[in-house]
Amino acid sequence: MIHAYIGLGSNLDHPEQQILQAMDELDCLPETWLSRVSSLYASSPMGPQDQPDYVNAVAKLETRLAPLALLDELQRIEKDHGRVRKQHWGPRTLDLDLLLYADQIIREPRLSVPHPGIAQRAFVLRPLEEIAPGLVVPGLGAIETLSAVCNDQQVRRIQ
Ligand code: ROI
Repeated sequence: MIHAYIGLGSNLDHPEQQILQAMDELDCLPETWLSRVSSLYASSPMGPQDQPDYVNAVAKLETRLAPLALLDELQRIEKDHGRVRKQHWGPRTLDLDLLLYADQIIREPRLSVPHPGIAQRAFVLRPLEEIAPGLVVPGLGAIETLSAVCNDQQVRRIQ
């Protein structure tokens, strides 16, 4: 079994429900078990400000799916949630990011792991730190150090 961390985000159409439902769907993926979930966190949008605040969370999976097979499943779930890719960095019903896959560094056209931008995003680091204290992000360092660097970003635990 490989452990993988998934970042969940939503700012449209009942974001909290989108996230909670997506967690159930992750648990139903083939050869995959949901082993931990973070609290839900609210934050103002990074990027264009003319969109609603986001709800974010992180889930830990145990899986036998290969990275690209897992990515296919994540994109299918996003699509099932009515995700339409219009504006770059625009609002979305559901965003599922493959943040970490074991301790692997992957740089492929379709997939970069650790997720690019992970080190700049408190809305990813805070929930990740909650469920994986002591984690070392491959190539980037300890989660606590990365999270402390972003502590000017407001992220509010909501549930
Ligand atoms: N901003 C926040 N706060 N949370 C997100 O999940 C998020 N996702 C995005 C962009 C548009 C970069 N901004 C975000 O994709």
